[in-house]
Amino acid sequence: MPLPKAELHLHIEGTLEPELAFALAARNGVSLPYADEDALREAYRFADLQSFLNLYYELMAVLRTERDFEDLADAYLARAAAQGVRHAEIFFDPQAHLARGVEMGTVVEGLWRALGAGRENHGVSTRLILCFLRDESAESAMRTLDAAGPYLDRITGVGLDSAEVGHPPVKFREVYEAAAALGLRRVAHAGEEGPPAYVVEALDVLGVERIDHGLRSVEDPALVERLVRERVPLTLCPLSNVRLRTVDTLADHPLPAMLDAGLMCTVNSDDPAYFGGYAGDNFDAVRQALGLTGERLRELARNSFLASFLEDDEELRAR
Ligand code: ES4
Ligand code: ZN
Repeated sequence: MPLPKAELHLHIEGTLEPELAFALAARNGVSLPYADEDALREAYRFADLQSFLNLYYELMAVLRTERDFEDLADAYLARAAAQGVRHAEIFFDPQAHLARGVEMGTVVEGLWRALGAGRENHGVSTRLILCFLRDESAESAMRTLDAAGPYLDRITGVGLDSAEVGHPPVKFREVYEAAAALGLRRVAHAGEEGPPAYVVEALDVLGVERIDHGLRSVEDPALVERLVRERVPLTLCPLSNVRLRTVDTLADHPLPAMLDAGLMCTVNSDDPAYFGGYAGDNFDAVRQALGLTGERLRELARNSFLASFLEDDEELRAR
C-alpha cells in the first residue's frame, strides 16, 4: 500500500501523457508535429524551464472541448489514486487556453466534471487553483481573474507559474490583492529558477500561504530561518528539478538538508507526464536516491495534508 498523501503542486496540463495527446489530436482533427508517441517522448529532453514550457504549451493544442479536460483530469485522478494520493490541489493555466480560443467555462466545467466525481470514482478529494502566467502582463492576469468570476465557487485559490526569471512577484501585486478580496487562497511559484528574493517578495507582496518549489531559498540563510519560523510550506518537485536541470542529479537534491533545517517540505510531481513520474514515483525516487528514512517519508506525507487547503475535519478524513 502506497503512503497516503496529498498532492499540492500539479499542473493538470502537465499530466497529458503521449497516448492521450494523440487520442485527443485524432478526436479533434489537430495535427501534431511528431510522427508517433515514441517520437514525442524523444522531445522530452529539457535544457531548462523554458525548453519544457515550449513543448508544454505546444501540446495543449489538442485540448479543445469540455470532454477533453474531463478526460485529462479523470486520467490523472486514476493514476494519482493508484499511488496513494487522497487529495489533490490542481493548477490550471486558463490564459494558455483563452489564447487559443478555448473559453474559461470549457476548461472549468470540463475539469469539474472529473473532479466532482473524483471522490466517488477514485477516492480523491480535490481543489482547483487558477494560475496566472507570469510572462504575460498583469493586465492579462486581471482580465483572467475577471473571466473566472462566474466560476469562483469552483476555484479555491490563485497561483503564479510559467517563465520565472525577469517576472518578479511584485508585477502581480494588484491581481493578488483582488484575488484576496474575492476570498481566494494564494500561492506562487518562486525560487525554481528565480532568486531567493522572489520567494521573499511572494510572501511579503503577494501574501502567499505556500511557496511552489522554493528550492533556491537554501541560498539565503535568513530566508530559511524565516520559512522555518513561519512554517511556510514548500511544494518541492524532485523529479521536475532533475529534468529541468535545476539540480544535477537526484542525489544532489537538497531535500534532506532542508528537512534537517526544519523546513516544512512536501514532495509533489509538477508535470508528471513530462518529468518521469507521479507523486508516488517522486516519493520512491527520493527514498532511493537520498536514502530518506520511513520516518522522513511519513513526515513528508503528514506535511502534505497539513499544508493543504482542506478544513481540519476533511484533512483528518483524507489521511
Ligand atoms: C511549470 Cl515546472 C513549472 N514551472 C513553472 N511553470 C510551470 N507551468 C507548468 N509547469
Ligand atoms: Zn509547477
